[in-house]
Formats: sequence, structure tokens, C-alpha cells
Amino acid sequence: MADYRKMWEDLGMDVENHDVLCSVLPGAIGDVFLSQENRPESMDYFDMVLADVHGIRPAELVEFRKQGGKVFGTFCTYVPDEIIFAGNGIATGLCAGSQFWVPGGEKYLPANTCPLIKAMLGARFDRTCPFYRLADIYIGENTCDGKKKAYEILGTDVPMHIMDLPQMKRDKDIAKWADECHDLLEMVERETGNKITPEKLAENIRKINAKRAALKRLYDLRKNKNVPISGTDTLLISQIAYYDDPERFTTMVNKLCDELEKRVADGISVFPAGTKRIMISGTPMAIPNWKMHNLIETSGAAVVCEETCTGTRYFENFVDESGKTLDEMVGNIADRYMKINCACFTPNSGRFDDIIRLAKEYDVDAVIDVNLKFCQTYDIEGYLLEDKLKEAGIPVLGIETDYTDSDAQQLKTRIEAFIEVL
Ligand code: BJ8
Repeated sequence: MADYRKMWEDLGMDVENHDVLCSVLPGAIGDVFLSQENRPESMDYFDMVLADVHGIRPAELVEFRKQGGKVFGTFCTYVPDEIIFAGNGIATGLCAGSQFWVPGGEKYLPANTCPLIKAMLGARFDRTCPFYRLADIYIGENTCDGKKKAYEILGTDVPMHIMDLPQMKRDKDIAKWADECHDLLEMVERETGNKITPEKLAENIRKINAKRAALKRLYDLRKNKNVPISGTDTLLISQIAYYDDPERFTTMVNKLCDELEKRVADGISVFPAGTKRIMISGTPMAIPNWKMHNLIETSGAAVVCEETCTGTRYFENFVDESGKTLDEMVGNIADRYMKINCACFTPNSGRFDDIIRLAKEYDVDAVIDVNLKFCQTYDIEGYLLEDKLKEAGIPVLGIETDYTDSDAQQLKTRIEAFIEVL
């Protein structure tokens, strides 16, 4: 593994504290990933990216910035990467899935805030994440109240651009979102000094659609009776999707899918025949949050689909590629992103329809609805979701958890009991 200490120091990180975070990673990778049997060989690439998560990609981004490039940090699936890449910028997810960052965030936020938001602030203010250090500007969005207000605190330390996401899906809301996307385009042009031409935007719409197509191909393979890849491995890929170079990522996912197609043809599964198939729905699982997948898949079930932002919400629906003018293309982008069904919308019946459709497509035995503690929107939406699923005859288990391990044993007992009666 290369030595990145100098880069971290140059980024103004608290390197000693960061060492503590890095020291637990090899053990976690061994326990969660390498302990799985019969993993696809093409997971090598994703394992490597994970093992050097604060090295390989940050070093590329540092180099890009030395050449005058701008890096845009994003927090939400609604932020359209195609516009950022069309301005020759790079978008990188600022994921916040580690308990390590939570106490740092609690210095700024009430303890009863969702761990994802607390980790966001901890990662920034504790100076222990290179991505948070190197992004030139952060792009926030008005989704849940916690994020919205936390962005104001982040804004005391780093330039922020906030996108005002409408929370209904009427035509006027979609038009408003197109306006917001236009503002984003102008901001990217201003920051990078590059003009976004229709050709550039069309090229990047195709590029990000190709990434979505690769992820869709991967997910479609999980619909097979013989599941060729674990949910835990797929989750890692979805997490890496947020920050890897999009073209390289697409190539590597397609390479993996070639191998998985062969597995399916040869009748190879990573789970024994008859293993119960579970779909997870709910809040995103940012890297390195593998808690629920690990618990479920070490309790004798297989996770075959995630209706989350680290799952289907990230790649379903493609941007229409037929737009010719910038206006048409931005309109098509706005249309596609407004098809994402986040619990911050009302009404949000599209999400219930999605979950029931996915449950059928992936032939699941049950849904486990997993929400981060203190996430009000998803938690409250869980009430109607459970009703809809029961109506459709799909068993459901609702779980609320955080990034700590303190409830792991209790959760495992509940999950095992749930799976046993399926
Ligand atoms: S599109 S899910 S990425 S907002 S879990 S911070 S909602 S209190 S992350 Fe999200 Fe965009 Fe929606 Fe997806 Fe708030 Fe809930 Fe925390 Fe959340």
C-alpha cells in the first residue's frame, strides 16, 4: 500500500487521529468481506479501492486539482453528476457512514440527530477525511430538516451551494427543479471557468447513463434463483459508485457482470439453495456502514435488493438522451431525478409502488425496512409502508438503528427469528 501521509498532511488533516480510523479498516474488511465464501474474482478491484479508500481516489483528485480542476462534494442522490462532469469538474460523494465521526458531529448538533448528519460534520471538523478536505465546494440540498440546518454549520467552514429540492411532484415542482439544475450549471461554469456546451452535456448524460446501465445489469443478475453475488459485496459496489471515476467504475462493474453471468449460466450461487431472499428498504448506507447486510447475511438469509440511495434509487431511470439544446437536456435531467422517491416528498406513494414492484421482480421472501435513528421522514413513512406491504402479502420487519455495534446482538436475534418464520 502506498504511503499517503504527506498528502494527508498537505490536506491539513489530523493525521494522528486519522491513523486510528485507518487502523480498524483491515480488520473490518477481513470480517465483513474476505470471510465470505466463493466471492467473485472481479471483486478484487473493489476490495483494492476499499483497502485504500483514503488513498487512491483522493490522490487522483489532488492531482486533478493541481492541474486546475475543481472537485464538487455532494451528499444526495438528487444532485445531477452529469452537469458537474460536463463542466470538466469532478463530483465526489461525501459519504458519512462511520461511527468514528459521530462524536465530532455531536459537538455541533443535538445528540438526537441522525448519525449520517452527525458524521458529516464530524468528518469535516475533525479533519479526518481527505474527501471532505479536498472538495472545493460542497453541494447541499433541501431534503430533510437535519441536513438543511447542518449545511448552514458546514457553510461556516467551506463554500456551499444549496439546491432547493421541491418536496412535491407536480409539474410546477419539476419545472422548479429544472431551474435549480440550471443554477447548478451556472455555478459549475463559474467555479470551473469552463463553458458547458450541449455537446459536453450530451456526452456526460451518456456517460452517467452507462454507469446506471452497468449497475442495473449487476442488480438484474441478483434476480436469478442462483444469486451470483452477496448483498454485502453489492452494497460495497454501490457505495464506491459515489466517488470512483465513473468510466473506470462502469468498466469494472461490467467486467464483474461478465463473470456473474457465467456463474448464473453454470448454476453457481453464493448462497445454499433455499436461502431466504430479503430486500432492504430505507435510508442510505454510506461507506463503511455494512452493519445490516452483514447481520442479515450471517443470519442465514441473502440480501438480493436494496431500495435505498445506496441501491436502486441511485441507478433506476435513465436520462432521456434525445435532448438537443441545453434547455432540453437540463429538462430531461430534472425529469429523471424527480423520479427518485425519497421520503422527504409528500405524498410519496411512488415509493410504496417501487418497493412492491421490486419485491416481485427480485422474488423476495420479505422486506427489512432499515432506518437510521432519528430520521423522521423515513421512520414516519414506515407506518404506511408496513401497511402497504402487509396488504400485498409481503412480510416486513422494521428496524431502527445507528452506526454503533451496541444493538448488534439484539438485532441478530430479531432477524434470525424473523427469517425462521418466513
Ligand atoms: S434522496 S435518502 S440521499 S435525502 S437518513 S440525512 S433523510 S435524517 S440521507 Fe438522503 Fe437524498 Fe433522500 Fe437519498 Fe436526513 Fe434521514 Fe438522515 Fe437522510
